[in-house]
Amino acid sequence: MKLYCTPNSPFARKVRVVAIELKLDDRMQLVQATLRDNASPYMRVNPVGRVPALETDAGHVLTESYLITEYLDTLHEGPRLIPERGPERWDVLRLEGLACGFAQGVVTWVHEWRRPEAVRSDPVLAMERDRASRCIDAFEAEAAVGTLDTPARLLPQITIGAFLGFCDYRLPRFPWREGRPKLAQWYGRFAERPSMKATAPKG
Ligand SMILES: N[C@@H](CCC(=O)N[C@@H](CS)C(=O)NCC(=O)O)C(=O)O
Repeated sequence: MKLYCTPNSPFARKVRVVAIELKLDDRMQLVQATLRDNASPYMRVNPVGRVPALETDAGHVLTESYLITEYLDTLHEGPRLIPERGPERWDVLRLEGLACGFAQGVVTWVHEWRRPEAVRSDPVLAMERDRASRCIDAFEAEAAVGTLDTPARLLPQITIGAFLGFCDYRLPRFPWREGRPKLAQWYGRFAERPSMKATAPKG
């Protein structure tokens, strides 16, 4: 399999953490993609032009980090990250949906922040900050009742962990730990997992 990614993409990091946790990383070659260039050969691999994308051994190209995760979850014999049915499935997907919405929001926030000051929108920045804060409050409530400590919810934990790491990396002045002691403690432990350490953003 080939995983097209960029070095510090948090969506690609999520997939890389999943692959390590499922012991599939040895079967996955990382290929660096050039984004935002219409002439990039990657645009023929994934016309959407975003990473990650996974080329399977059968030659199919899967896009969207959640769908790639779903595919990887079919390739191993251990407990499923996404249960096939029953209340467990909807419990995982409930939290994963929230985590994915948080993820998309903080990436939008960073994109807006990086635009030239003359065109940057303060209302958009404020809206994304509020969105992220509401989600992080919800994660604090989950951490307080132990939801983030159960192995059955590893997938949303990975998504939350990858994107809290992204906040630290790209939004270092966003004090998300303030007033959220349980989440801060949980993240401190989660970030020590070998899969998280091996994929931490650099530079
Ligand atoms: N919904 C997508 C989002 C992927 C995404 O936004 N990736 C960013 C990098 S973190 C990207 O490729 N941005 C380039 C662009 O938007 O042109 C997923 O879950 O995979």
